[in-house]
Amino acid sequence: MTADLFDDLEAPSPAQELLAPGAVLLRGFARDVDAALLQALDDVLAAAPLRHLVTPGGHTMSVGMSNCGPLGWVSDRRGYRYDARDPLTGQPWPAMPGLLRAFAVRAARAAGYPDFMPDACLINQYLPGSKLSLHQDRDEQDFSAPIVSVSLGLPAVFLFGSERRADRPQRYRLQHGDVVVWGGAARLAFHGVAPLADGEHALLGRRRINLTFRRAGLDL
Ligand code: MD3
Ligand code: FE
Repeated sequence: MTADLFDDLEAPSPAQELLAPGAVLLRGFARDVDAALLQALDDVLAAAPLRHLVTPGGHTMSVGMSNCGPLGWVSDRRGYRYDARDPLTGQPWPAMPGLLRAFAVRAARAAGYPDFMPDACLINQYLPGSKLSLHQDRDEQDFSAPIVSVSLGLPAVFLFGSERRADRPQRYRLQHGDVVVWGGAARLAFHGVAPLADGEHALLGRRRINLTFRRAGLDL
């Protein structure tokens, strides 16, 4: 008798857009908390500054990166991996601010993932010209968990392909406050970000910040 009620509660709201099976766009979901998210981020970046990681192939990434939470994504000549410590300081990554964690959990729930428990938040900073080549996110232990991504600042053209690198990716413009939850069939899709176009954002100036909340390990 309550089935219909629950069906309504679980039904996609008009604010949800299915980009592809498993990829849910929550347009503007972060807009009303943007300043709070950025303030929490300031504390994290004071303890673990953005840096340009080197790929196993020896290229320096154009995106500046840092992390918070129990695990952080790192790259060096030895490979890509998650590590509990910041290689720059030898210290554990800064804790994931409760506000960030709660926001990611709320976004995952809105997209149909009620059990999301992030243990890593990767912080990417793009300046004009920064890009991220087509890749898969496969350094996590549990592909059944989605990845929640939050776009802040300048808009970016996001490339979204399939599980086959050769497939021509679709392009989406992600704007300030957009949140995408990548799970299910989309979880292992190739994706990337086209070189950031110059511009000026009221809150962030000439840059774009992307946060990705992940379940990287099996147990905390
Ligand atoms: C689709 N970051 O950090 S977020 C990354 O805008 C990354 O900084 C991009 O790709 C950025 O690894 C894109 C969107 C995203 C994140 C993870 C995905 C899309 C994804 C995993 C699977 C499929
Ligand atoms: Fe990625």
